[in-house]
Amino acid sequence: MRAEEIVKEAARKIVTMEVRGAARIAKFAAETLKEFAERLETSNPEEFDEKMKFAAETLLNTRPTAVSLYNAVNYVMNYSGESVEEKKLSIKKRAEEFIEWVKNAHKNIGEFGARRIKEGSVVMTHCNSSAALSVIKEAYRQGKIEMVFATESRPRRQGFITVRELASEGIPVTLIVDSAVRYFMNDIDCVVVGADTITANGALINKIGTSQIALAAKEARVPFMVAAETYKFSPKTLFGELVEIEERDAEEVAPPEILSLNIKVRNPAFDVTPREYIDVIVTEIGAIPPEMAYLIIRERLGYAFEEKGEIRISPKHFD
Ligand code: RUB
Repeated sequence: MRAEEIVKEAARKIVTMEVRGAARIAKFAAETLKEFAERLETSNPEEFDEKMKFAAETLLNTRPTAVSLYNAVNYVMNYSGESVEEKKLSIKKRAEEFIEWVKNAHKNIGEFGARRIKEGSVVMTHCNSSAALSVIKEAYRQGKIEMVFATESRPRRQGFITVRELASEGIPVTLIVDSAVRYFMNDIDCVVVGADTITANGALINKIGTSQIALAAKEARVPFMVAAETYKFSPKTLFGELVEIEERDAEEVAPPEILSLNIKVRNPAFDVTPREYIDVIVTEIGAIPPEMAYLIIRERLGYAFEEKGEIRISPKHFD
């Protein structure tokens, strides 16, 4: 495949959700930029930079909400070098660093998160989050989980992916429709969800319906845990930018005979859970209160204003 085709095909996979979930999208974007750079044939450094910018923008324009995509692209695009060869080497190194970051984060998140789950727990999760599932799987491995309640997660039903994954590992799982969350909340010991973005003020952006689960959990005094790698924290929000909530096609919500009626359909893919509803955010560097989001963005991710006023980040540690 030619370089341009690789990036267009990658963008198509993200838009159609063949590749989905904030962590997978981020890793895939880093892999795509690495492959794109390797295949670029020009020896002109300026032309090379232009093409890299095109690839970065194409990927960024796929799905707007998960900041992991932005952080991945920005991390790789912070490459250095004078010649095309040097630039290619730098991109390869940075992409591989980011991919390692994604791969390694889940182990710590699983261990830190599992410590907060009590023996004999019934936990609830929403959508399909690889970070949340790493906590649940580790807690199960330690013999602490009795049952996992997984929501269907309409309209795309990512809950089916979750129940398949848990069942394939022999973990007891109960599938429920999204509207049954409050009905079962009194049976739940802990809610564990993932994140698409954590804002500077500690709010969580995750699959639509997450905030309703948080509301029901708070009412029932059930702890609400967010499993989020530090690349899910948004440097952009530090400078006041609001997170754009992706609104997807009406076809995901209703069949043609309903859509042909004279009605409007709304299909936001994510919602915002204020920090007051979150007990803890479990990251790969520790379990933190949501109020510490600002520090994660500043100390862990690092940021700097460029002359143009653009924010570029350069994460500092990869242990
Ligand atoms: C997926 C979703 C997940 C987060 C976290 O939404 O909201 O909870 O992305 O997942 P979609 P992970 O299916 O629309 O991409 O922990 O795997 O990054």
